[in-house]
Amino acid sequence: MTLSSTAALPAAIAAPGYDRQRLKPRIVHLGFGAFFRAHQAIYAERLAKDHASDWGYGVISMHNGQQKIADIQRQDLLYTVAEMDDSGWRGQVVGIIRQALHLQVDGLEAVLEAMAQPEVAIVSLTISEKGYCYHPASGQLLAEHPDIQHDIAHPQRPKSAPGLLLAALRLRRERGLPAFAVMSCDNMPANGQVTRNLLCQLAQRQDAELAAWVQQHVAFPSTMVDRIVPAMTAETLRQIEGLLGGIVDPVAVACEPFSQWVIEDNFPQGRPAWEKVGAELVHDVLPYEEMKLRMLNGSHSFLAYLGYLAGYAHISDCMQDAHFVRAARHLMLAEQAPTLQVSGVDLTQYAESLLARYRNGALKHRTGQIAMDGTQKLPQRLLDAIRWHLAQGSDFSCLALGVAAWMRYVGGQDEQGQVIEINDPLRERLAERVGNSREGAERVLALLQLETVFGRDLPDSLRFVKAVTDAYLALLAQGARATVAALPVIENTSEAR
Ligand code: CS2
Repeated sequence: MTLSSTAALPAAIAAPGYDRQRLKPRIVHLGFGAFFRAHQAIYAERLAKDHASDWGYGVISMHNGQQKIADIQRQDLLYTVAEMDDSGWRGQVVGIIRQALHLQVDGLEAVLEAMAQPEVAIVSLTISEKGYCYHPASGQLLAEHPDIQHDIAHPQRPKSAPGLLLAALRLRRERGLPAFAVMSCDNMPANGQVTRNLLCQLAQRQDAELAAWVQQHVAFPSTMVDRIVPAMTAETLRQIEGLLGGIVDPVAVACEPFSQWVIEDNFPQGRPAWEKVGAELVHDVLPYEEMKLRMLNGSHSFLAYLGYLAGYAHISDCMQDAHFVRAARHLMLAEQAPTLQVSGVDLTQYAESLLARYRNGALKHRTGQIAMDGTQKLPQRLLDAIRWHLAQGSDFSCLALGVAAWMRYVGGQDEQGQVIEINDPLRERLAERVGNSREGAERVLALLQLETVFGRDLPDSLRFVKAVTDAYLALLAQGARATVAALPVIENTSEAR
């Protein structure tokens, strides 16, 4: 049985229950991944259900995900979201998608046409950090990226996401249509600002007039997005099949109950009334983004690298080790919280709520998944806070251990001598640096020379180099579990702040 109709759904599964024909694809979303399906789509679904909203989605995948687009097309653009925690599962079928396209299958014309429809007011993105083709340390366009090189030479046949956005904006301009707002929903600080800079830099190299038009007419609201949505496994798919009474849904996603969305209110062509369904519309998102990126994503990466090395397959497994829990709490409260500017949030409570979310044993969030793409994640998750501590002269031992654990991880061998499959857009450069350096302090120095990750300032800081080297040597000598256990952490969190 497939999901093409909601008639056969068990009563416990919530179905759209509203007139889907009423929806217009007023938002086009690039990147039809699990995170979008469990996060932004759910806000639109609630609006359609409870507030008669007509904001539907057109979704586009550019590179991967052909199968997912084919699957959802086959099931009348419906899919399932299952919220899971230790108390059980709650499932719903989502009807908010009105169109689904794949660049490689449906072709560029169809994709551009979808983005150039007059009713499209917003194009949102979950393309992951690497999809922006930028230097993570500086936020500048990665001009040497092959797709960017291609898009500079062939603006009409884009391969990169920034190139596709520009081609669609060019078409709207030619047709005399207003620009859509471009809304990044990826985990980068000032994600709107970063996206604006990248588009303007690329447009400058293609067509200066278009660059000026983008500067003047395109809004780039920033957002902070939060929901833990692990990659699907065969086991979770089977569990959802059980929940659906035997209906197989290959597009289904499983996620935690928690969800948060903070959005900069900057949409010249209008926007859904997201505030009616729990999103926070604010003037300045950056303090929230930094809070989430450093406390949640920073501790996630810390747990992912150290946990993987220690033999913990999932984040919830790390939470079974009291030393890992203490270290994560210390990282959040003693080393990340002091660097933040957010006001009106109790950070001690925030840290405890994150640890509680990490304990969710129903979510099988793999440390190996979070460990992916470290070169794109380290700057905003660990290194920005380290710069703050270097300027203050304060301690950052946990942050330094996180960086050292990433180095140990990209070394490509775990503590049992097993090969680690490195998944990172800079994989070859990492392998070259690892291969050409001797294990130990020399390896640390070789990896610190990656300017696109560490900039020029960090490798020049003796304090930073020493802290990371000491942590790396401790990992080599004692292993991850003992190194985490030996961290001088503050037990009482109220002392930490
Ligand atoms: C995780 C994030 O994979 C990762 O890097 O840290 O996907 C994290 O689960 C989300 O940002 C939570 O909102």
